[in-house]
Order: sequence, then structure tokens, then C-alpha cells
Amino acid sequence: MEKNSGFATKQIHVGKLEIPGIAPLATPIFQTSTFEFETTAQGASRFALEEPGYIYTRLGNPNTTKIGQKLAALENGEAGMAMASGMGAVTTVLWTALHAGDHLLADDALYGCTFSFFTHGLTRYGVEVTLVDFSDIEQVKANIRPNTKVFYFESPTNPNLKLVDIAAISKLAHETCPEAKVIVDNTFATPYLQKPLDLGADVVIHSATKYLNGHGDVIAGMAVGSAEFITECTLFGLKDMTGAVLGPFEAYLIDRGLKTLDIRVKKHCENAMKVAEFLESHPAVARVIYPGLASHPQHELAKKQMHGGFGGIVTFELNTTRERSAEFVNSLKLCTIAVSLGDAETLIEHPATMTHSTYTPEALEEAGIGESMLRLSVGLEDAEDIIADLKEQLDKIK
Ligand code: LCS
Repeated sequence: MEKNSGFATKQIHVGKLEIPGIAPLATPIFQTSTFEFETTAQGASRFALEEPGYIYTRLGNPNTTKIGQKLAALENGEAGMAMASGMGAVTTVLWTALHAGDHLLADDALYGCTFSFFTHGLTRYGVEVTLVDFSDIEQVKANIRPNTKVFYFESPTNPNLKLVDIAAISKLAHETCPEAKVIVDNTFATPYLQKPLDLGADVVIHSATKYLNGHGDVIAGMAVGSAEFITECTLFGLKDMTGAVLGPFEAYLIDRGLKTLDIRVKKHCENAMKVAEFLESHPAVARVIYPGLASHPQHELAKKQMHGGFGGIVTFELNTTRERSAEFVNSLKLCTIAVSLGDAETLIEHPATMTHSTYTPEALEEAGIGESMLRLSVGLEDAEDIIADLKEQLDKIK
């Protein structure tokens, strides 16, 4: 494969393992915890990193190596790594990047468990944490400290689909804090729609549970960055701090999912656009948030930093009470009530009591996450069927 191959070619071919004499098309699952050494000297030189080669699956395994290389190619980064969950990726990267006494400056709208790791976890170990609205660059500027070492955000944010100007924040961070890292959770956009490293960020994080796998059957996390930082994450963060290693079988499934990432994301985006337009036209719907709609306050930024679509998530609020809104969700037939996102099935959830129940009511309000918001992860079914399911129940709301 050529280095300048297109996205689709890379998502299929990067990291292909050559096994002479067998030549399997798909990479076999290396379901082994450890790797044999020929001699004690060889074992010692592997541990000393003098000789390349595998040692023990927590430190590396051909299946996880392969998907790390593949995601790095798709994100235009030098190196990538795989972890046991998206939270495993968040914790491994931040335990590596931060020390006691450092300051983490993060956006206020975060996945609920990222929010609790920052506010209840890191703070117990002497890390200072400030959450502000990253869509307002003046707020970010005003909260930078001499010890700010990480700028962290999602874009679009979970669940309220706010956008953060990745290029502007990266420029500000690098100009004011040359040692700091800009870390972007790219789970909602995927590298098919948005490449934070090209816009100046240093590290990209994913819950690979979502679009990268795409089939709702794996929990996994990934990170991409410079070869130096990813090596530090592997040899310190993952090995010593979290041990949140991804299993070979899960890595194999991510590899398989990645082969169709572009066509799946394209269809998610097309369906989400149709669903968002339908919801916006329905009198029972009070508000629709979707970066692809002209009504999204940051639609221009979305067009500038996302390419090929605006994602598969649509967030909305109904013109009715919380109780009636819950009844609406309960009565849907095709749309399934479940957390997670990026799967073939359309999923609907209530962030305030589910994915973001780690937030206090005050923190929810501060972050612009409405108590009555519903989050729809638009699946790969026929858009007409998803809309018909929503319409049947919306029409019953007076
Ligand atoms: N980052 C984002 C943006 C997420 O949405 C999630 C999970 C994570 C990180 C953590 O990934 P995990 O450990 O679950 O693989 N988001 C979920 C959600 O919105 N519903 O269920 C999980």
C-alpha cells in the first residue's frame, strides 16, 4: 500500500501482517498472554528494548499493534495504541500526561465518566482541574495558569453537540503553554469526518466502542499522537498506571469494524441529517441540535472543521413535560432505549438520568446539558423507518 493512499484503502490495508507460508487474508487472533524467548539473553534484550519483538500481551500484542497503526494512519498521527475501554484510553493518556501540581483545563461538556474522572478522580491526586466553556475562547484564555499542562475537550460534545474550534484552541494553547498538550476526544466525529491532529491538536482519544467498531459488541478505547508520547503511554501509562489493556479478540473485532468505517459513517450522517430535518419540522419538537442544520449556532465552524458530514447523533427536546417525554421514548418501537452510540441500531437515551447522571444539576446547567434533552444515535436502518417510528409517537403529543 502506498503512503499517500486514500482513507478507504488505509482503513482496509494498514498494518497487514505477513505470515510466510500461511498468508491469511484476515489477521489471525493472537490469543496468547505471553511470548516465548529463545534464550535468557533474548528475553533480557527485549525487556531492555534493544531487540524488537513481543514480550507479554499487556505490553503489546500483534492484534493491538495492528489497530494502533491503522488508527494512526487514519488520524494522520505517528503512532496509536489500544486500550480496554474509552475510559481506559482517557485515564491512560491523562495519567501519563499529568503530574501532581499540574493543571488540567477542560471543556465543561464531557461524557459523564470523563467528567467524574476529572472532578473526583484526578483531583484526589493533586491535579488542579478547571472546567469552562471551550466554545468561548476568552473563557479558556482567562483560565490558563502557569502550570496548565493539558487542554481537553470533545467536539462535537456528548450529549449537547457543541463544537470547539480545534485550530483556535490548539494555537492558543501552544502559544501560551509550550509544554502543554491539546487532547481531543474525537469519538463523535471519527477520523472520517474530522482530523484534530491536522488542526494542531497533540493527542486524539476515542471510545472505540462506538463508530470505530460500529457493531455494538465490543468495549474498547484508542489514542493517537506522536511516537514519543504514545511510547510513553504504552511503557508507563498502560503498563504501570492503568493496565487497561485491550484483549486480542476485541482488537480483531475493531480491525474488522474499521474496514467499513467510511461507508458506515457516511450512512449515519445521511440518516441523521434526514432525522434532524424531520424533527425540526415537527410541532411537538421544541429544539433540535445537529451541527448539520443551519439553525446550529456553530454551523459555520462545523462546515470548516468537519468534512463529509456532521455525525450520527441528533439531540432534541420536546414541547411537553418530562413525564410525557419519557412516555414518548418508552413507546418507540424501532428506536431502542440504550446508552452507547455509533451502532447499526438506532439508540435513544436520556442524558440527565443516564450517561450524564454523574453531573450535579448545577454542573448540567453550566455545561448547557438540558434536563429534558433526548439523545438519538441514528443507526443504519432506512431513514424512512426511523422517521416513521418517531413520527407515529410525536403525532400523539398534544
Ligand atoms: N468519550 C466519549 C465521548 C464517550 O461518549 C464515551 C462513552 C467515552 C469516552 C468512554 O468510552 P467507553 O469507556 O464507554 O468505551 N460514552 C458513552 C455514552 O454516551 N453512552 O454509553 C457510553
